[in-house]
Amino acid sequence: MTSTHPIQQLDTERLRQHVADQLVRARERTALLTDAVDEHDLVRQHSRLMSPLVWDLAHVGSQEELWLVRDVGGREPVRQDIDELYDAFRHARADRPALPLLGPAEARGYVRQVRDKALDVLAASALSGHRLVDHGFAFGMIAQHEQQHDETMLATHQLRSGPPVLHAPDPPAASAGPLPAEVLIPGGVFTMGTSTEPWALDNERPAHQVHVPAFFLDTTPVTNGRYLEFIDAGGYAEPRWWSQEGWAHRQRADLSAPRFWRRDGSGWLRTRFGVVEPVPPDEPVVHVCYHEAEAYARWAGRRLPTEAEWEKAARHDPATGRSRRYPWGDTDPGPDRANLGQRHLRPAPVGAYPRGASPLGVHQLIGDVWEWTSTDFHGYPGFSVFPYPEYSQVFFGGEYKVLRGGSFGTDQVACRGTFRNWDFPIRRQIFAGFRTARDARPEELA
Ligand code: AVJ
Ligand code: FE
Repeated sequence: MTSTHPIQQLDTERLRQHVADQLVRARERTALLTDAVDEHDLVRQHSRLMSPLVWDLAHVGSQEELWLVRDVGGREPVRQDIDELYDAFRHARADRPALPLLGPAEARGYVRQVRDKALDVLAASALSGHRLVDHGFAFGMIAQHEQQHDETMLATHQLRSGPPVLHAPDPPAASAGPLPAEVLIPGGVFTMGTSTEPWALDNERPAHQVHVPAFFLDTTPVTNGRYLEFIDAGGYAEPRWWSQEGWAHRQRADLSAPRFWRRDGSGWLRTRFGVVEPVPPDEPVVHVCYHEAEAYARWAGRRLPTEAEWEKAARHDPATGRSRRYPWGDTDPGPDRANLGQRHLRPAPVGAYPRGASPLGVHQLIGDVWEWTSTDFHGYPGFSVFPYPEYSQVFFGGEYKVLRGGSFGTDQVACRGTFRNWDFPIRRQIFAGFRTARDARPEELA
């Protein structure tokens, strides 16, 4: 039952190096996303759903100052006067452009100053002795936080208009050969969540046993090609496929296709980071909201998986009965396992990552697109806030749906089999798609 995380095998000096590497990697991505545009672009509002990029930049520094410089390090504040400006709970995203924010040069100087101090704190920390720093947790939390904002900034880039400023090679082609449409996940108990993953956030804890009855899960996320069949079948015009809330939203928001798609004669085009291109049929659909995912599933005679079903498919190893960190085992993702980390600025075609498949043959659970589940975001049994309620606890309740698995925009430091994301069921600017499931019938279990 015990599993040793790679981090737990490092001595303190190596752990310190690993932590520093994660912070540096996050900062390189932040720099890439913020240096790609000019100053006007950094301060302007590209969408009311998003902050100006320059807010994300200084907010990343502000969180690092609060947790690493002041809390862990016990050092003097760098800029206590700006705490309030970068407190996400004080100002809604739509209102942030009007705040007296640090300008681009000031924000860059600020995050550099904070980082220098945080690295001093890291050099002086024993990385053990109390829970906040054990195994480098607080530093890992801050690296994850920055990478999460880097994914948010990537979504802002997708909403911005104008010629492309971000460039990346295409993901690998499909190589898995023909795949079955669905995979049977046998019924039984599995361990959900974790009590041992050193950098797991509070909402992933604690590990607990969950009984999941036998079900079938799509081998891959639903593709654009499949989703087009739903559109062509009049799926957006048929209230019977939608929940009441979903249909009301479809009407109000006048939904007729995934966000960033437009009809072009008999085909479809999409805009992706400033590039207009034909919609590729074999890629997972992305930029659909929960209601669209749910309507598609009902039209297909299926349903969305629950969060527990998703995690069991991603982590349960039928050979040992153990829950693992990833579908392929406990080793960190590499470029041959999953489309993560903004290496490619699009989902990969289905079948592109045979080495990332689970033992039962479910593909692309990690990376490509976040997957909507039918589960509301709640704390697990035995949940306790750590280290602050505004990360997870204030979002628990019926308003948010859980998403799993990470996208091409998610860094691996913020992606694992236990990682939980959440958003409002109407949101489409995130890199979200889905796969479908169905109950197993008794005669299918013989
Ligand atoms: C986990 C992606 C929902 O962006 O709202 C960033 C992550 N929390 N800063 C979000 C987060 C605080 C969070 N999500
Ligand atoms: Fe944040």
